[in-house]
Amino acid sequence: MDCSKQVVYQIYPKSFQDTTGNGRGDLNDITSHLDYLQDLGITMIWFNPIFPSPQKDNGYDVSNYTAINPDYGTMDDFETLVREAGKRGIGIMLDMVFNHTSTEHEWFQKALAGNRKYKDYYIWKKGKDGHLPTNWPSKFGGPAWQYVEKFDEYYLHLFDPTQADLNLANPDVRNELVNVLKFWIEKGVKGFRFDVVNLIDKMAFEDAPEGSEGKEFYTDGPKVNDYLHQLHVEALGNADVLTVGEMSATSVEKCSGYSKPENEELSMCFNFHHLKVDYKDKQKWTLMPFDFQELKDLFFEWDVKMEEEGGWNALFWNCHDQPRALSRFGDPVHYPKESAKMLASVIFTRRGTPYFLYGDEIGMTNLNSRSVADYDDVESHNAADMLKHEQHKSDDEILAILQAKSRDNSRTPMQWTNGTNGGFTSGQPWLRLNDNLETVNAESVLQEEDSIYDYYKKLIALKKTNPILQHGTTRTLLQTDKNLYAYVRELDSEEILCVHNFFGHPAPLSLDLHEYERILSNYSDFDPDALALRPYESLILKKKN
Ligand code: TEU
Repeated sequence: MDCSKQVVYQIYPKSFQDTTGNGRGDLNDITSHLDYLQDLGITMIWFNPIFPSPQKDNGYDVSNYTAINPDYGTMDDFETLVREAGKRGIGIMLDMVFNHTSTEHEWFQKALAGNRKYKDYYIWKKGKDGHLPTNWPSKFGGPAWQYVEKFDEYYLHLFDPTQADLNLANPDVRNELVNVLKFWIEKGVKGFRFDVVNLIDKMAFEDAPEGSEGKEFYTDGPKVNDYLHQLHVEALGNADVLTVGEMSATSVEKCSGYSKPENEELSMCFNFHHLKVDYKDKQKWTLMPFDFQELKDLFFEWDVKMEEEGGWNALFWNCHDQPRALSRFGDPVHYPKESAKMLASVIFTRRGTPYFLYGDEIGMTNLNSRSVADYDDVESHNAADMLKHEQHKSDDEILAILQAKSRDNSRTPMQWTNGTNGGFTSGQPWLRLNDNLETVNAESVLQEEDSIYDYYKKLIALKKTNPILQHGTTRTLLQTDKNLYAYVRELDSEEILCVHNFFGHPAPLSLDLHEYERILSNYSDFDPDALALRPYESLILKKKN
């Protein structure tokens, strides 16, 4: 599949639309909104996991890879969704959580019952001199090992204790996963997102040295490439599917390797480096304004190196694990439209495939929670405990940090109307909705003249049709400018110049714009004589012939 023409829209199924009244979204209700998505112009919908799951981590704890969670609907509903989306030129991308299963998965249950075949599907170790097998922390807090008395052994869980890591070194496990992919390809699925897929090779079980969390023992191991290649050869390569790997703490070199077509591994990779530029001392649960220079340096590095190496980037600000970008990098109070459009322009004009999250197209923002009890996410609750008991933060400080950093910020129900619960459900929504739904809702936004929604539509159409934005090389400009992020995309001596002001004040401009004409921008007028860009102004300009 040609990645350069794809635009992916992410739906958190639990939060899109509920008409059964149980407060959680349903597949049939997604089907009922396909015309909205077709109008927007997207080519693919990525669903967070829709498989049976005890929902300890909202579906990333899968208990059956080849069925539909009855809370969301039936297999028939899913097939209808695939068919109806296909009629509208939209493919369905599923989320494959192959690093771990829920401990309620049949495989783990058989392992616990003592079945040796299935025990070897997971990673078990003896304790070391009365200690845990290694000192690795889990990514959700606490140790990464869980003791099982019956075996006097521990199993590895890099995430929650209910998410046991699979042993991909076992060829039987890999065969199971190949079959899972084939099952969904048969059903007409057109894409796969692979959750934390660069963690599937556990290279060594050694204690992490001081200052490390042990990631070097299980991240980006050489067998990740082999396993991905196997999935490609045995399942993916024969189908016209788009694949994206979610890469934890990775490098540009590794990601170009994973995504180079000749390596036959993945179509593209997500990396998260640009979403750590507001981490104080590299710690997530802190508050700090984002470091603009670092953000630009990362974009420049990834865009240029991936191009040099022939790799391909998945471009995104938002996903279900990140706070809403508009609250984080924009200004939803003073410049909601300008900053939302500027941020969107960035992901649509760089080299790679743009992904955005349901609600971005109407300017949804972080949840304005009242207390820790408003959060559902396991990671947020663990973080709140850690901030209270280890860092002795006050309740107000903890709430402020969660308001900025919680993953639930991006998981709040879609705001369709200004009615009860934003038109999401008539029941009790599983997660609090944002108070701003009075004005920030699809029904109202679609009536606005210069809406964020319309701007997304224009960007999507542009990305799908403009060869320079699809294939052009990237030349970086104004590398150390304090306010502006700028680059030129070039193809066959044609040029598109992109300049974005990341701040709410005018930004002096030293570039001569007279040779350019406007393709798209987020203010109604374009003045090539302007000496500054206006707050959050974003220009996409074409060099005149
Ligand atoms: O995320 C992987 C991951 O590394 C993040 O969860 C990260 O640890 C977290 O956001 C830090 O704040 C994937 C999924 O996207 C996420 O939703 C799952 O919880 C996780 O894997 C486990 O499957």
